[in-house]
Amino acid sequence: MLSLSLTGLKLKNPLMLAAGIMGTTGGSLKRMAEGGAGAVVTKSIGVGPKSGHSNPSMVEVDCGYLNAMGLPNPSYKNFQGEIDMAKEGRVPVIASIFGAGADEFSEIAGSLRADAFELNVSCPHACGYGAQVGSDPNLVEEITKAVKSATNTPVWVKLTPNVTDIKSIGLAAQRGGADAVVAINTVRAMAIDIESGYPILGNKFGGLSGRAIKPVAIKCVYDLYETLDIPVIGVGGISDWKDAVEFIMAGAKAVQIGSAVGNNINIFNDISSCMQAFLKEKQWTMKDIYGMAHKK
Ligand code: RRO
Repeated sequence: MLSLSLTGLKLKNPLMLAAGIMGTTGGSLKRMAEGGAGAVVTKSIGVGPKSGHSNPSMVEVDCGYLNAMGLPNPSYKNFQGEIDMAKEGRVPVIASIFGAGADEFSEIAGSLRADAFELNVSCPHACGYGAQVGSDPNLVEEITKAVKSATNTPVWVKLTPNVTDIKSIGLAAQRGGADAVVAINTVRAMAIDIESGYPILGNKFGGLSGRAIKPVAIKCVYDLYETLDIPVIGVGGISDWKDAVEFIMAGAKAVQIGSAVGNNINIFNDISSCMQAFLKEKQWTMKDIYGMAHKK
């Protein structure tokens, strides 16, 4: 009932583990697959090992989490074994990758084996990476084109909401040959400790995830669905099945769940059974609700 084909991949349901949570080891990715995820996305992986920003690198705020992890990762050269182990979960494994430019992105995509690549051009607090490249449509197009020629694997481009016009960046990814876009990465944000007067995060500012950003993400997905011909994958603040349905109605072909996994490790199974019950009660199919909010 919930199965779909997405950029050539077969998914048993449209609910994926988002990049950045439970995605650093093959064991945790496999655990998420066994908990009902239709696909899993790794933590973003770069060319060289990186220890990330100094602590505190993550803090809970009123309506979500603030993080500035700083792309900690072991390098793609030490990561194939984790992807291979994650594959034991028997769902597609998507490698999130980042680089400073087209050469680094294509080096990784040409070497790592995964079911798809998600290009991180959207981390809000990484100097020379992420949103610093992903805010420039020309760079996004160039990077996407380079990765497409380095691999036959589907290429998804994860977009930042921290731009004036996300549609122009989505169009750049599409021109570069992207098979899908993923919207959105975290929203640039900050918290200050009033006892000391200092910013809480080691990096001073970071990215907000969780419930607070859902309406921002819904609007981005809605706009991208109207603008692009390629599928949009929705992510940002999904906490329950109603949120997932809302994203699909906004125009997401599939969704990713990140922060909410921290509160409920079985969230994928929970959401898929509630979604099925909802569709049955309404006598709707997934096709009926896909982009429903756009129908006059
Ligand atoms: O590692 C991080 O600090 C991080 C990444 Br790569 C990202 O894409 N988004 C985010 O909020 N944090």
